[in-house]
Amino acid sequence: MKYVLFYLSFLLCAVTAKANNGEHLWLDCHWSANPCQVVGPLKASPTIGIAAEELRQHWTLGPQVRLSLRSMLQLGEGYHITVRQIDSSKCPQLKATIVASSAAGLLYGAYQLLRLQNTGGLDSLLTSAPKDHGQSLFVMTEQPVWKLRMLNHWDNLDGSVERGYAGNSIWKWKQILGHELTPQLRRRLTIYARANASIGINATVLNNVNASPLILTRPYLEKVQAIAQLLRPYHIKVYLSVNFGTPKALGATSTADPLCPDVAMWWQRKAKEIYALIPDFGGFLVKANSEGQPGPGDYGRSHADGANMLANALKPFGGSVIWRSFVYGAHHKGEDRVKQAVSEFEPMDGLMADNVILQSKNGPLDFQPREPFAPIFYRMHHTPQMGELQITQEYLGQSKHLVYLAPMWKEFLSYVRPSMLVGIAGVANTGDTDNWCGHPFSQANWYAFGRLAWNPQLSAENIALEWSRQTFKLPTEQEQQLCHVMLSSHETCTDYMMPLGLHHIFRFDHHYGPEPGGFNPKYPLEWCPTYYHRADTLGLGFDRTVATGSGATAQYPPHYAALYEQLDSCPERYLLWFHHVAWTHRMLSGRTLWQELCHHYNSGVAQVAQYRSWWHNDMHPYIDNMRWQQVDTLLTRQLANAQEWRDSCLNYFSRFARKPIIRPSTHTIRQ
Ligand code: GCW
Repeated sequence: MKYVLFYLSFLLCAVTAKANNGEHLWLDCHWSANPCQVVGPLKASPTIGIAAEELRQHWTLGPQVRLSLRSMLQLGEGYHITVRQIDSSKCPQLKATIVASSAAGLLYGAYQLLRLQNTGGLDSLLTSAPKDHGQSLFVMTEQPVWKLRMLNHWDNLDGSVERGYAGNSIWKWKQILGHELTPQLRRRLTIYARANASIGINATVLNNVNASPLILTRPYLEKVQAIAQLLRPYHIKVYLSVNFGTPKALGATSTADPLCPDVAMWWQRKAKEIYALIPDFGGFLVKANSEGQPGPGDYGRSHADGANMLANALKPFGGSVIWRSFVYGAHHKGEDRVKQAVSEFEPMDGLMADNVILQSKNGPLDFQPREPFAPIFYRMHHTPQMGELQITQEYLGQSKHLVYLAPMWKEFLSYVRPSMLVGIAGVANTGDTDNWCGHPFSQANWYAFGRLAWNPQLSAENIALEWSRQTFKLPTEQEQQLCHVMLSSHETCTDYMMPLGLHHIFRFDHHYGPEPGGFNPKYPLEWCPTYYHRADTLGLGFDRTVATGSGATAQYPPHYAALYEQLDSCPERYLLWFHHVAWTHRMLSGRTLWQELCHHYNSGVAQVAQYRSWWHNDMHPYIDNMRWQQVDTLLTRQLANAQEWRDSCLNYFSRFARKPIIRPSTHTIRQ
């Protein structure tokens, strides 16, 4: 009975595969005509049951897979895979063994084995000359680098999703509250769970960091319990975002002051209630004193006071508090916004309880198309930290533009070493739309996030290849072209939106289109594009040097501080982030800044035009009609948007540069 719904989802998957609306993501159905035999401790846990079922239905390269549980091996969530060639007389077949020391390890090993099969990773074994019977041919051992690999859903209880571009919340909060999930919801969430497990994601925060106090009321907690039960066999732990003012907002206390005993007691009782419903509950994610959210600062208390009070409530049950460093404008008004996280949190290093983790966005501002890494990762030596990446493309064309984010995340990971973090979170791009993510290529970002969270050493190239093989199954030439488009798409987007370190010149609020001249005295300065680009007749860019600017460069470790401080050594991709640069400044290319700016904008547009014509003219025969049509329409829109970005930014900046706009030539495509 336990697996009836699981089978049901496979069945539905089989029926709907032909239409290919993308619902099954990269786990498109590979059905084995003769289910293979899976041997091992299959009944030991539901998680192993799922691993076995996946293999039984989808492993097609041999008659048997063996699962083996050996706790002595201390593999954690990892696994050891061995694949041997058998039956050398006829066509070669493979026999696989997965050894792990936990049920989760077997589950992840099963998905890895299937990934190897589905991406051709075992093909050489099938085509190579038969070796001696039983000879071990393929061996791999893997363990995840981080123990927390988490999605953050910014889902609201009214069903909307903050910065969500793929429909409404997948959790259907408004649908019956309580223990039961509808069959349709179970079916969808099973696909979600399976997708996450297949890429190693082991935690999920169900609701928006701008959290409603209602999430901690009984009816919602019962629904959270039902979701947690569904996700548990897939080794996914549930967390909740909490509103720091909850006890006061719900009328249980007269204050939310973290040092008030009644408040602390309320949280302790709430933690007890939650753990009675969800014994493996992960903990709380908190956005406090940020963008209007309540926090300990409302009572003159520090972030450490607030975090520690919550940590104390969760501690007896093994839960953690994940506290966000995304705060600005509260205590350091007037200070360059990108400096404020360090100013606020560095003095608290070492003051937080050991079950508090500080979570910071990859860059010091806010998920811009390109940012230098956030220096806070180097400034907290006694506080566990997590990185926060944004999978939903709030500032990268949302679900309308084809932008593969792995190269951007790899750039971040080239500065921040994995050992500096205990985990990584990704702001999810999922919604209740059929294909989960809106743009068919946005699925690749969910996939890439999970793969990098498992192993940050993987290359953006390999991940693109894995994803495209599992998603489209193309001939080699088309596959290479598709991967080329994916891999160049982030640089392309940066080119047509904000090259050379420009940032935050988006239209107010929706963050989709350009508004370089945006300024409104009613808004905080830090929300206005003109605050960030500082264009004048002399030049362009935000001077963040110690010598003449805001001094943000000084927050970096000495090597980077020196690099970024000097105009000549600052990498050009971050130039206007750190420097106010003369329009006549000579760039590495020999062009002036103004010419270079025009070049990048033109190049970005030219690239999208190429993507579009390639897809339109060459790809139809290789892609199912539905997805081809979708992408074709979206690329047409992306091209129009890219042109709008270029025209509006260059028109605006030319007024300051007092130079004519250089129009596109045939040479503008980036090499
Ligand atoms: O980027 C900004 C977004 C807000 C978001 C905030 C945050 C959830 O525009 O919508 O709020 O960041 O990360 O808290």
